[in-house]
Amino acid sequence: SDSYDVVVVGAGIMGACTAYELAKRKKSVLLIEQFDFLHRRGSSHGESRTIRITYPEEYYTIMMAEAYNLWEEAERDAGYAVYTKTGQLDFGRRSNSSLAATVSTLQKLEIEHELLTPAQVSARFPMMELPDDFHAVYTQQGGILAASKAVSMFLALAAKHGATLRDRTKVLDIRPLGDDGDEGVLISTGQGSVRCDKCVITAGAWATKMVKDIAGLQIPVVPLHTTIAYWQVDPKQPDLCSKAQGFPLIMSYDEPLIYGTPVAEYRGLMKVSYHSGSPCDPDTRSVAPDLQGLKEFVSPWLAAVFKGNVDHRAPVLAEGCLYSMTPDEDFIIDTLPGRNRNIVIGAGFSGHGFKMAPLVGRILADLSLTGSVPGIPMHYFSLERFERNPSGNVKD
Ligand code: PYC
Repeated sequence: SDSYDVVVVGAGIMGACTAYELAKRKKSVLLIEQFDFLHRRGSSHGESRTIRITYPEEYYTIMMAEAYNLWEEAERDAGYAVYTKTGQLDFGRRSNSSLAATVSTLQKLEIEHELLTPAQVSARFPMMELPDDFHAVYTQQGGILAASKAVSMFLALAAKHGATLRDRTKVLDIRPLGDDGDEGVLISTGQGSVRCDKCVITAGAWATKMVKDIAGLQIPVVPLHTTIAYWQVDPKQPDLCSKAQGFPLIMSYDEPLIYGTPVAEYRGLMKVSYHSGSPCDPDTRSVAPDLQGLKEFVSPWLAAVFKGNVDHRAPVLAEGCLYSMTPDEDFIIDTLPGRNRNIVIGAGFSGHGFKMAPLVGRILADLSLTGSVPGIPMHYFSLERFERNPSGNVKD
C-alpha cells in the first residue's frame, strides 16, 4: 500500500488547514475526503463565517490574535483574500454574564474597544434599536470569512506545497499497526489502503462514529442540524445593512446566541441565524432548513432589534448546516490513548471553530509530529477533561 508521513481524514476547513501546515513542513501528506471536495453536507460550506476576537474566554481571544496572523499569511501565500473586515458589535442585557466576561477580556488584554449605550448604537447604526437594559461593545477586528472559498484556498495551498488530495474516498477502517501500536497506522478505504506514521482525524460530525469504531471511545460530540438564513432588508434601502454602509458583524448574547452579518453575496439581504440546532445523524439527516427554529428564535429577535428595517416574517433564503457540539463548547484536540496514540483528533468545534482553523491546523500538525503544542492551553481541549467531569468544563 501507499505510505505517507501523515494521513488527514476529512477535508473540511480543519483538514484542509492541517494538510497545508504539514505540507509546508515538507511532510508527505495525504488528505482524504469521503464526499466531493467542497461538498455542502458538513460544517465548512457556504458564503460566510464569522470572525471576531471577542470571547468571554481569555484563551480564545489570545488564540484569535494568532489565528488572524495565520489567515493573513495564507492569503499572502494564495495571492487573494478570504477575510472581509467589517468591524463587530457585541450586545446583550447588562445582566448577561458572558458579555460582561467578554468586556473584561478585552480590557484585561488591552484590546481596543468602545462601550456603547443603546442610544449610541442607534446613532451609529440607525437600522438598529436595542432595549434600554442592553449595552454593547464595538471592536474593529471582526468580519466575515468567505467559507467555501477559504476551504478551496487551503486545499489549493496544500496541493501547492506537495500534499496529495483524494476525494470520493470513504474511510472504512483505521487501525494502529504493531503489538503496541507503534508501527504506524493502516487506513482502509473504499479505494484501497494506505499506511502512515500518524493519522489526523478532522471528520467533523462524523468523528464521533469514527473514534468509537477505532478506539471504542465515546467522544461527547453531538451533531446538531442548524440553519443559515438570509432576510430581506427594506427594499427602499437595500444597502442599509451592507458593509458599504458600515454595518458590522453583530452578535446578540442570549439563549440562543443570535448573529448577523452584512452580505456581500446578495444585495438587499442580511444574514441572521442562531447558534443552536437539533441533534441529528450526519449520515441520514435531511439538509433542509429548519424554518421552525428560525421562526421561534430569529423572527421575534429581528422584529425587536431591526423594527421595520428587515422583513422578519420568513427568510428569503435558508440552508441547512451542521454543528458538532461538545458539552462545554470547547474543542477536542488530542491524541487518542494507548495503542491508538499515533492517531490525533480535532473535533467538536461547536459552531465557533471556523475562524480558528489555520491555528487548529498548526496545533494538529504540532501534535501529530511532536506530541506537544507550545503556547496553547491544551487542557481546555483534552479528551481527559470528560473523564474528570462529563460536562468537560475546566473553566471554573
Ligand atoms: O461563535 O462566532 C461564533 C458563531 C457564529 C455563528 C455561530 N457562532
